[in-house]
Amino acid sequence: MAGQQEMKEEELSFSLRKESAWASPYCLYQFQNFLCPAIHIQAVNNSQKYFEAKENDVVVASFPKSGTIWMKALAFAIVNHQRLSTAETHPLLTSNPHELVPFIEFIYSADIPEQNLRLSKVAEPRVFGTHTPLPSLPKSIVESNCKIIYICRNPFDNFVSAWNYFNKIKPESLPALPMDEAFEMYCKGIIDYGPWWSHMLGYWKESKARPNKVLFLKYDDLKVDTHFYVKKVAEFFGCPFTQDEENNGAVEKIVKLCSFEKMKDLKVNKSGTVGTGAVEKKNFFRKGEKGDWVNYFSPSMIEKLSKIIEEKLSGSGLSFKEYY
Ligand code: PPS
Repeated sequence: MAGQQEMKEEELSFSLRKESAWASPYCLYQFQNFLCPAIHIQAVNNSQKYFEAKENDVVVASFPKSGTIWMKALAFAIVNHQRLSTAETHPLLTSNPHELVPFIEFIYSADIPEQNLRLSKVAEPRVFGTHTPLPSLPKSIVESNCKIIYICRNPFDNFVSAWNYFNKIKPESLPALPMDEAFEMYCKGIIDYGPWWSHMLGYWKESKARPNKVLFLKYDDLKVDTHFYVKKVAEFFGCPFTQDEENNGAVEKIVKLCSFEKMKDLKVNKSGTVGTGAVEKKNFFRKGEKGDWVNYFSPSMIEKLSKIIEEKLSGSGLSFKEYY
């Protein structure tokens, strides 16, 4: 697979390009053509060596702050729609989506044999998340028949969401990252798992080349007609809703269960932490809107980011023209 190579432990001794992360004590390293947070390099590398995809796995891939948690919730509810009711007992009511749908690269930061054993026991179909760019995914994900769903957010809202998030989760000892500095970094692609344009393009091109393998969705489209996309995703996963299920409101129940308002309000998402960085769960739910960027962008920022988008995505067919 392009860009992916076997790394020996000692080769992870960071002789590569290094950048500061956003309002964070860790650095980003140019690892296999993307900027990997130092705390994830070993785990990404381990996942490439040890993760074995199953044919019926589902992988939710995303650039950070693109609606990952929403798509994880939807994917989990959709693949399990024949098995789990959306009534009081649904796991999404008592677990955060990042707990139910773990990130592949984070799993392998812990003991490898133990993780392999744990993964082999997870109920099927298994659902995972990943922020890893397509060329650096474990080979078995790309080569097997498992499904990848990519959730993409327009770069304007993606930037605003990331800037708010990183300043919320930063250690108190670090100063806040001013928006103009964050914007300069974003425009250069300097951000966890960046550059964002190559991340998006990798999955975009694969979705065009292998439409049965990768489904590419935009956050904003999902927001406008969630019902339509829930059905589309179910068809893509090979578990479409029957007419009876639809008539009984099964699709609408999933839309509501995973809505921003519902998820933000759940006790399980209001307190406690999740993930390797022990991030407070409430920080994954801010506004959940499309177009919030208009409250942050100056005319010169709009001009600069629009130009970068056009230049980077030129000729690919992927466009965000409707946003500016
Ligand atoms: S992360 O850290 O990468 O997993 O973050 P991610 O989940 O990708 O992005 C967080 C943004 O998604 C919004 N969000 C939602 N939008 C719509 N519906 C639901 N259910 C939902 N849940 C979370 C969240 O508020 C972040 O966007 P902003 O614009 O900052 O509000």
